[in-house]
Amino acid sequence: MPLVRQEIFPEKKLPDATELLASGSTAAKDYCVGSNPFLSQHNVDSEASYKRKSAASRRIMHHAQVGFRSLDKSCRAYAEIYDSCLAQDVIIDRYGLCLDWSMGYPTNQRHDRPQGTGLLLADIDDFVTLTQCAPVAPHFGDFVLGMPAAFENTTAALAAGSTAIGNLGQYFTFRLPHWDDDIFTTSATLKALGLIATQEVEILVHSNLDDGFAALFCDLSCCLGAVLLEKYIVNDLIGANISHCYGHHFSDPTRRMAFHLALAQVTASPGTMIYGNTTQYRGNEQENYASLEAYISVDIAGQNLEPTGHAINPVPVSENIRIPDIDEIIAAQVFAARLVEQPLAPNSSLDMELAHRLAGEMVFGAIKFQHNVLDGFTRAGIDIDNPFEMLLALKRIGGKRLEQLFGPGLVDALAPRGRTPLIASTIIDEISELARHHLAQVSSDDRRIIGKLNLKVMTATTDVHEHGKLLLDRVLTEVGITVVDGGVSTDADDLAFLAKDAGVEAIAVSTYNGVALTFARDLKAELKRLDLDLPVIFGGRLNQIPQASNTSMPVDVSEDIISAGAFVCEKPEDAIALLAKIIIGRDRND
Ligand code: B12
Repeated sequence: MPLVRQEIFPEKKLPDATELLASGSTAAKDYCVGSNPFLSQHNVDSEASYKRKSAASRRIMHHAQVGFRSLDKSCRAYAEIYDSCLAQDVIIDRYGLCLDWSMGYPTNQRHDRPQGTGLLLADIDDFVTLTQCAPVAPHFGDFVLGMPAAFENTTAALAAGSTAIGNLGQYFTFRLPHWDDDIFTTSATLKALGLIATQEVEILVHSNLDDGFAALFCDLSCCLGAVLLEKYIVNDLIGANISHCYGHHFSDPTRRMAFHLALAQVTASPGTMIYGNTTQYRGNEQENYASLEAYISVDIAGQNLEPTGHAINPVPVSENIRIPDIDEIIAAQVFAARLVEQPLAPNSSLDMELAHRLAGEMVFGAIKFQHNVLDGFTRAGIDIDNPFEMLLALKRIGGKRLEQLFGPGLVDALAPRGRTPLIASTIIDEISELARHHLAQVSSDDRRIIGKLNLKVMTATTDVHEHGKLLLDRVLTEVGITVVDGGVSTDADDLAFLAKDAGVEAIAVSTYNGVALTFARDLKAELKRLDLDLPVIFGGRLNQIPQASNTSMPVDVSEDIISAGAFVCEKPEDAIALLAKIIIGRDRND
């Protein structure tokens, strides 16, 4: 169906974009970039100028992701990682400071909101205290822009001397629990962008594409097209300066390199960082070192060939288990630095000739995607000169539909988004491969039993992580279960209501953000309130930081989830075996 304005914006009137930008701009007299050891020791006014100098001298920069629950531990990490790496001749250039998702709510509403595994900062002083701990550029990349607290968090980040602030990618896809006011979020983001655009020094507006639509696009041209659209909104309409990050989902070396080359062609400002190919971290620590080497050697080669100012990001090998600890962060950085010093053997799966060709095709496809989107919006009556309308329309339409409607590939009813991708992204193939593997593990007995039961199961996620659910949906469907969609980033009360409404026989929840136990308890309580006695199965990362923890590290909560009356399964095949057992047992008792 073509787009219709009324469907995207049912509101009679939207807030005035010019007024929002102007109010941010006016605030610039009160909020500007503060000092910190990074800016003063390197004698630069912004990280962007530091990046340009480093890229010109062909020095590869290092990014480390930091953000423990407590300020004390994060301050210790800020100093210790820098000092310990320096002692081993490794310079850490920037820290990605990972705020907790509860920091995304306005300050006066943070109390009692569900907390994840990230950093909690009470006020501007806390932001400033953190960035004084070492001469490393502070990048407030998560839960600032794109959140209801965008404006207040931006003022604090600026005061702490941060000149790279994000994360516009999160605006498009992240939903905070129980927060549905996207008009408020868009207004706060525009006001923050107005403040940023008026700063006297250059601020990079960071956007992690993988936090945005790139995690779900099937065509890499659309990922690059998202770069063009964001650049159009931030640079052309608002007058600020966008800087992109990519990497989590770029597993194929040649396509990873092709994206780097294509991005370099369509952007001028320095990139923030290239994210680790974290979706390949599936094994133990030793196995994950192989994944680290595989992607970081492509990123090093890419920076040697085409220095874009992106820092490399050696992700610690405990990444797939929980947030990594300080010593694990240091180990990964030293490993990568030694690789930078090696004369790199050519990576056998990296085809440079093909990478250059794909980069050209990707740029072509991205321009077509951007053109299609702008043209389609105009036809629908969306004002493409208005940054408020552009942002909100993209967010409300969502990545999957944008790709369906405007992707540059040829229409093909059998392809995942109804189009043949110009350059296929790897994540959808990876999920299909995982599904094949897990299906092969389902016992023939379970298959036979489930096949006869005609079961209806609702699947949902508690947060943005959707791949576990996509995998589960695929495997459950293949064994004959009817899967009903309970949504992504769903609230417990909504999920219980949806389950009742759909008349399902069980609920399967995929959860990753360190909120597993709270969600399990809330969901069981909501089901009880609706007088519904359904089996609920949890899988994903079943951990949480205990209330009284002084380590800031999450612990496994599987046993507590079971005590709360839910089930825990590690793999889809375990859930199938469990469902067969529960339903057969129930039918016998009936
Ligand atoms: C991909 C990814 C993302 C993508 C998600 C894209 C998307 N749309 O899905 C992006 C980049 C957006 C992202 C964002 C974030 N992420 Co993330 N992400 C990951 C990553 C790399 C992979 C997770 C994944 O999807 N795996 C694919 C699935 C198929 O494989 P699997 O996880 O092994 O699942 C198996 C089982 O668990 C099972 N399973 C899964 N669900 C279920 C459900 C049931 C019922 C059953 C039976 C089985 C089952 O199926 C699989 C096969 O057995 C992990 C690290 C890692 N390597 O695991 C971090 C990770 C999960 N993320 C993490 C965090 C902290 C975040 C952020 C908060 C970061 C930030 N500051 O922005 C945000 C989330 C914000 C939000 N609002 O929710 C943490 C969680 C920490 C913790 N709990 O201790 C992790 C562990 C990384 C880390 N070490 O810090 N992330």
